[in-house]
This record gives sequence, structure tokens and C-alpha cells, in this order.
Amino acid sequence: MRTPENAIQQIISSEKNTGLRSIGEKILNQQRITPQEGLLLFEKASLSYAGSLANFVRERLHGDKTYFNRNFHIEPTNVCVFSCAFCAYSRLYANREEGWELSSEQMMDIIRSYDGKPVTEVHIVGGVHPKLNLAFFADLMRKIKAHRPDLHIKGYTAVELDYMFRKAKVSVEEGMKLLHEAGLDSMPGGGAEIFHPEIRQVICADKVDAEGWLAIHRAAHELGMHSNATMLYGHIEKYIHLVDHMERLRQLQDQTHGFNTFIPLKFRNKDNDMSHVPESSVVQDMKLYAVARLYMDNFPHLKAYWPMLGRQNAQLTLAFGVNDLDGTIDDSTKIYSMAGSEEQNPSLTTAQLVSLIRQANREPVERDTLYREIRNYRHVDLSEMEANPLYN
Ligand code: V47
Ligand code: SF4
Repeated sequence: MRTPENAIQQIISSEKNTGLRSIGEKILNQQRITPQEGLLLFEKASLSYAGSLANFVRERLHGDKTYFNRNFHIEPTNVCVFSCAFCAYSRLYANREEGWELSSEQMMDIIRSYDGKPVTEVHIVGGVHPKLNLAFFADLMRKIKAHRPDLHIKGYTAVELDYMFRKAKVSVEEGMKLLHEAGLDSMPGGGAEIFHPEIRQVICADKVDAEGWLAIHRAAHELGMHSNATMLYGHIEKYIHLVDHMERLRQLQDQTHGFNTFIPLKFRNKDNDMSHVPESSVVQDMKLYAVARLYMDNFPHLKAYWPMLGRQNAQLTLAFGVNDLDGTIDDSTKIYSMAGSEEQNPSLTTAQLVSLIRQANREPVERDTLYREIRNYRHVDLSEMEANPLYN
């Protein structure tokens, strides 16, 4: 009988490079690959070899299941004290009249606009505004929870938190505890970019460094919170920096088991200080996802963030290790469109997401932020969904 194991064994046996063959054997036997082997995959593996192995791992972990959630974004401000070279979104505090800044009440209006709608998560992320401090955000958490206790709040990158905690003169542990007790449930993975100082110095020299980013996620995990981790790829970094980035995350995950999802973010070059840097090709994108799936063996999920990648390429990643497409998002502001992503004001209906996943022959599963299954859409009739306002 032809099993997935037989099929992948045949692919491994016909690989000519002995190093790649031995990586294949390790993957088959659920053994960890080393940083050197990660590098070899980037340097020498064909897209089809890396992709077949990654797809094998993806299906071993999740079968055809492809997760998404129903969420919306709030961006409190695009004013930022930092000046990352890849960021098309932020406005320096000195030019704050060109930016926006939402009051607590305006953010509560956004929360209230989802009353009665079956969203499960609000994702709060924005620039680092010197006046929006720890007390302001703790108060916002309490207001959101008082209004809608069951809404999961995934908020603040380690960059925002690092600044908030330093400004409030509290330790990372104290700050995390305060926000968690106020209602913050989990943390998104942003701000990681590329950890290696050679690259970090060029693309985002002034914000929290690798050690600081990892310490904040460690503190969250130690409180029992979950978080995600991103990697901004496809600009001036080399393979070695990608492997170094993934290795640091893999090591922390071995200790805390607090990460849910690894999210590679494709660098987009519109309207920022790195516009001269060409973007990666689709082949490079798919290879990156495949290697990430193989390397990040202790991360349960690999997410393609569709606004950055575009819907069609996000669909393609489902054959290269990815098992999660984020969510409906509903972002009326500009963080992603300003960076040149393919989506202007990104938003997909549940019916559209389900359809995207089905077109790739996968099984759409709505999840909550912690990957508890809410509904499997395998047999749900699409035309019924399209006609039902709850899915649109
Ligand atoms: O850290 C900024 C990225 C991130 C560009 O955890 C860019 O579920 C590409 O982390 N090209 C913030 N990327 C967004 C983020 C995120 C998004 C969705 C889900 C989750 C999650 C996290 O956006 C930043 C930065 O890496 N970014 N500019 C750009 N030009
Ligand atoms: Fe500020 Fe984040 Fe943009 Fe960097 S990426 S400038 S921290 S908003």
C-alpha cells in the first residue's frame, strides 16, 4: 500500500545530495535538524524537495486542516518614536499631525461596532506613541473586558511593550502581569524582524534587541500566556541570519512551549526607506515557508499572513507547510496597505476564506486564538454561507 511515508521515502531516496538525503531521513524519523542542515536546505534543496518534506510534516501534524479565525484589528496610532527602515506606516512623533491617534473611547466604539457579530479575537497593534502609556492600555484592556469578556485580546508587540514598561519604570515581569490581569490574553509576534545584530542594526537599530524581544515573550509564557513569533524575510538578510533567527526562537520554545505560531512576513518595498531593495520571488517565498516548517519542529502552527503575501500566494503556501491563514482581519486602517501589501484595507469574509482554502483542496477549520476548533467547514454549503449575513 502506498502510504505518505512510502511516498516521501521514495522522494528522499532519489535525492542525489547526501546531506539533503540525510535531512530527509531525519524529518521522516521526527528528528531535529541542525542549524547547518537548515542552511543546507536554503542553499541546496530544490523547491520540490523542501516542499515535499514540508508538506509531509504539515500533513503529519494537521492532515488537511487549515485554520483561520474571525478577528478584527485595532491600530491605536501610527505615530512612532522609532524609525525602522522597512516601515511605510509610522509617522515620527515630530510629524504627528500627519498621523492618527485613537482615544480610548474611539477604540471602544470599534469594539462596540462588533456587538452581536461572531468574532472571537481583537488584534491590537500600532506604532509606539510616547503618550499612550502602560496605564492607558491597562485601562483599555479593562474596558474591553467589561464590555465583552469573551473577546480574546491579542495585543502589543514586544516592541510596544518594551517601551511601555521602560517608560513606566516597571520590570518586564511586573508589566506583563499588570496587563495580563487587566485583560490582555496573548501577544502577537511582531517586532521580531531579524534578530541578528548585523541586520537589526541596519533595518531597525533603535528598537528592542533580540534579547529584549525574547525576554518579553518568555515573561508572557511564564504567566501562562501564549504568543506568536514573526520573521521579516526577503530583504538584505542572508540565509545564515534566517537560520539564526529561527534557532533563537526554537530554543526559547524548548524551554517555555508558549509559542503557538511562526509567521514569516514577506518584506514589501513600497514607500519606505528600503524601496531600492527588490522583493523576493514566489519561488523564494515558498521555499522559505517550507524550510520554516522543517526547522521550527516545536512550533505547532505555521501561518501565512495573507495581506502581506496576497491571497493567491497565501493559497499556494498551503502546499509548502502552512496550516493557518490568520483570519478575516477586517482592518479599516492602513498598516499593511501602506507597506505595499497586495491588499488595500484587508478584509475577507468567512465565506471567502473558506472558499480560498477549499480551492487549495484543504479543509477549512475556524479556530479561536488558542487553536481550539470552533467549526469545521468541510461540508458546509458555500452558497448558503454567502447568503447568510453571519458569514459575510
Ligand atoms: O513587526 C512592517 C511587519 C509586523 C513591513 O501574531 C512589514 O498573529 C513586510 O507582526 N513589509 C507587524 N512586513 C505585524 C505582525 C503580525 C501581523 C499579523 C498577525 C500577527 C500575529 C502578527 O509587520 C512588523 C513588521 O515585521 N512589517 N513593515 C513591510 N514593509
Ligand atoms: Fe514603529 Fe513598528 Fe514601524 Fe518600527 S515597524 S517604525 S516600531 S510602527
